[in-house]
This record gives sequence, C-alpha cells and structure tokens, in this order.
Amino acid sequence: MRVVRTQVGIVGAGPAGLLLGHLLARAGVESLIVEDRTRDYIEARQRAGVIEHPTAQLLRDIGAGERLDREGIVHGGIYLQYAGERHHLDFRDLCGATVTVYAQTEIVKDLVAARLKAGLPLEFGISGTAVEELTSDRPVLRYTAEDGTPTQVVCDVIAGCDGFHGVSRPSIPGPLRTVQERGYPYSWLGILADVAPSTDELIYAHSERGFALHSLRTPEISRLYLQVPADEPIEAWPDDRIWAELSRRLGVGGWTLHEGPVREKSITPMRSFVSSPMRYGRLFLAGDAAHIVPPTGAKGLNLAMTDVTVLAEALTRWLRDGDASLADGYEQRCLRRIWRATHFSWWMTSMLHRPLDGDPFDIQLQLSQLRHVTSSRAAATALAENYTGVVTA
Ligand code: RFL
Ligand code: PHB
Repeated sequence: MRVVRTQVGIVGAGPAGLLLGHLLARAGVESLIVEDRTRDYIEARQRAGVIEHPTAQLLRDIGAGERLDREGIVHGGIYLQYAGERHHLDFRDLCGATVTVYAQTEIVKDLVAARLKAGLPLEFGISGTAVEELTSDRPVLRYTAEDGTPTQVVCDVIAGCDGFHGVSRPSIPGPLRTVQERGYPYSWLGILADVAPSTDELIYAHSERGFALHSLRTPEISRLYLQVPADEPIEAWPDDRIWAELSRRLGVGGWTLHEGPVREKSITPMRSFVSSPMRYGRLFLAGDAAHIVPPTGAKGLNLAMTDVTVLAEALTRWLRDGDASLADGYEQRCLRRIWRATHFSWWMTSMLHRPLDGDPFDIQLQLSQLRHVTSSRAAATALAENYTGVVTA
C-alpha cells in the first residue's frame, strides 16, 4: 500500500479537474489528479466544440490560451433555420461578444501538457476509485494505480470532477441528495467527418424531419448532429443514411452539404439534471459530476469551467489563508449560473427539436418562438447573451 499526502485530491481529468489543478497550482495549493481512462482516450473523446467568450478569456488569463489563439476559430454568430429559411444572428452586433470553436479535446490536451510540463502529479489508468472519510478533517482518496499498487491519498479536501457517471456524487449519502431533472425523448447522433465545413458559422436547424446541427472542428473537419429517437441503435444509421438525412434537414435552396468520410459516430442521450448539495463535508462536486445540460445550448463545458474557477478561489482562501467563508458559500455562488444555463439549454432544446408525437400545437409554438427570435432585436439579444455567456444570471 502506497500512502500519499496532498492538499486537494482531484478525481477526474476532464476539463473541470484539469483546470482546477491548474488554478490551484497558480495559487500555491498542492493537488493530485487521478483519471480512470488513459491519456489517449481523454484526449480523443469527442464532446464540446464551442466555448464562450468568458471561457476563452479565462484560458488566456491563466496562460493556457496560446494554441487557442492560434487555432481557435472565432464566430460572431450562428444561423437559426426553420420553415426552409436560414436566418443569421449577429452576436457582435447584438451583445458585443463572440464564441470560439476550439474543441474540448484540444483544451484537455493543452491542460494535460501544461500539468506534465510543470511536473505536477497526474495519474491515468487507475481503477477502483473511492472517496472516504468525507466528514473528517482528512478525507481519503483510494484507488489502484495503473501498475497495480493500492494507493491511499490523504487530503485536506477532495474535488469530485469525475463527470456524470463518476463515484463522487453517489458518495454523498442518498437521503441528503436532491435531484431536479428533465428527460428528453430524443438523443443526438453525432459524426466527425473529414470534409471542409459547408458553412462559415454553426447552423441550428428546426425541420419537419427533426433537428440537425452543422458544427465544425477545423477548416478540414466537420462535426454534425441529428436528432434521433432516445433508444435508437447506431446500427440503424449507416453513413449514407446519415448524409442523406443531414442534407434533407439542413437543406435550403441553393446550398449544398459537402459529404466526406465519417471518422467517428456515436449517440448521446439528452438530459437536464441538477444535484444538490455540491458539498458534503470535505468533498466538493464540480462540472458534470453535479449537473448536466442537453448540448443544444453548448453550455456544459463552460459551466464546468466556471464551477472550478469559483471552487479554486474558495479552496485557496481556505487552505492557504485559513478563511473558510468562500468554501461555505460555494454552491450558493454557483447555483444562479447553473440554473441560467439549465434554462437556456432546455429552452433551445425545446424550441428546436421535433416533438416525437408531432403535436401540431407544440410545433406552432416552436415556429412562433423562432420567428420572434429572428425578428425581434430584444429576443435575439437574449439568445446572444446566453449563448456567448455574457448574460448576468
Ligand atoms: P467530464 O468531461 O465527463 O470529465 C470527467 C472525468 O472523470 C473521469 N472519471 C473518473 N476518474 C477516476 N475515477 C473515476 N471513478 C472516474 N469516473 C469518471 C472521466 O473519465 C473523465 O475524464 O466532466 P467535466 O470535467 O465536468 O466536463 C464537462 C464537459 O465534458 C461536458 O459538460 C461537455 O462536454 C458538454 N458538451 C458541451 N459543452 C459545451 O460547453 N459546449 C459544447 O459545444 C458541448 N457540446 C457536450 C457537447 C457534450 C456532449 N456529449 C457527448 C455529452 C456535445 C456532446 C455530444
Ligand atoms: C459541437 O461542435 O460539438 C457542438 C456545437 C454546438 C452545440 C453542441 C455541440 O450546441
């Protein structure tokens, strides 16, 4: 048995855990990050593609923005499409902000590289993670290291940054936890394709055949999504069916969708989920470990990053300066932003996805809302502020 001592034991090397480790190191607080997947796996896992203005700024401020500034693609708006017409929302004009297309995989690569370069502890491929003695002064993080060594990390605080399926949230006693959630009867089928994007900015399309999204990763790689029923098997979607369906849903007069080899495809269920408390004793939850939003508003990664920004400041005050007040107020400081993103993501999802029963009343409400957003400057500004993250909660 190996016994290690650190100030903050961080479970999970997703964007939340990696950024937290980075912020703590800058403030002189020690941490150890453990991850049950391999480095190759987390650096290739396809997820978010768009980051908010404040998130891009944060990465620059902490010295992790060099490649983001070189390779990130700044978008000044999005297209909203419905009833066969494509409308542009100009975020710069509406709220003076932009978003940046820079994939989560790249943020993870940058933060992993920075941590390893600084010689700070980050272990991949661990198993059997458990967080224990959470209400004592010395919570313990236990796991088996990649080489098979049973390990015990004695911490001042444990940060559960292990995503929706991690072990941290379920370690809070069930009777103390409350969950507020909403399920959706559809999923997203996502593809990554080796073909130049057929659009300069993202297209969110409402159509009679269901929702479709045209996003991108680089000038050579496109990322596209289709609404499919919640329990859809991926085998039902050979590549040519996916391209045909994308063309139908995204098609408007005079525009063509360029097709290319599909590099990867997967189906993601959609859920809104907010769990409370975000703290139990000396365990703090951040990011997807505490809350999930459907991807339609492009909020999840940004929310994870803002949680850990608040958490890093709170833990620094506590562990370095002896003042626990910010740690005590952690959840309260996060909740307004979490609920703003939860509302926005639910609203975008509800406005754009075809109801499974095709209820004409619901569809008319969606079309009315879309007409409103694309014709009223006030309504468009509300969307723009939420999407770019400059909204006040
Ligand atoms: P993550 O990224 O899930 O990281 C958690 C990490 O913990 C590890 N782990 C464990 N490690 C050790 N022991 C255990 N027992 C462990 N259990 C789990 C996991 O392997 C993993 O490495 O959570 P984090 O850091 O909170 O980050 C959250 C974001 O990943 C997520 O919110 C976003 O990807 C959501 N999202 C989007 N967000 C945006 O802001 N903009 C977008 O455009 C956007 N698009 C998306 C998305 C999510 C998607 N999917 C697949 C859910 C598009 C999609 C399709
Ligand atoms: C993505 O590029 O993966 C992406 C973009 C916007 C979203 C969701 C996902 O709303």
